[in-house]
Amino acid sequence: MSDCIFCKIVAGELPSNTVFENDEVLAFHDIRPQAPVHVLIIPKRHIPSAHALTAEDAAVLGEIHQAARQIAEQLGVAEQGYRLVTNVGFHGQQTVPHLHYHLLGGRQLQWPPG
Ligand code: IU
Repeated sequence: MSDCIFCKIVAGELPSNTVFENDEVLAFHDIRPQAPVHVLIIPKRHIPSAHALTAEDAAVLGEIHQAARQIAEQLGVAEQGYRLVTNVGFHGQQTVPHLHYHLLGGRQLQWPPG
C-alpha cells in the first residue's frame, strides 16, 4: 500500500534497524522501545491487522512465529521469556495499520497491560 509506513520500510524507501528478514517477513527494532528488547515483526505483504487475517494467511503467521523464536534467541530473551503481542484497532491502540507483532523482553513485564 503506497501510503503505509511499514510498506515503505519493506520497500527500502524508509530506513529501519533490521534484525531478521526472509521472503515473507521483516523484523526491526521499534523506534520507541518500551523494553530493553522491542522488535516489530511484520509480514512483507500488506495486511491491515490481525482482524483482517484469513485462512490464506496461515503460512505467513507461521513464518512470523518462527521468526519470533529465532529473534528471541538471537537477542538473548528466550530463556527468561518475552511477550509477543499485536494491537488491533482504536481500543487496542493500534497506531500503524499494517499487521505487526511486538516482541518485548529484557525486563519483567506487567500484566494486564493498561
Ligand atoms: P502499535 O501497536 O500500532 O501501536 O505499534 C506501532 C509501533 O510502531 C510503535 O511501537 C511505534 O513506536 C513503532 N514505529 C516504528 O518503529 N517506526 C515507525 O516509523 C513508526 C512506528 I510511524
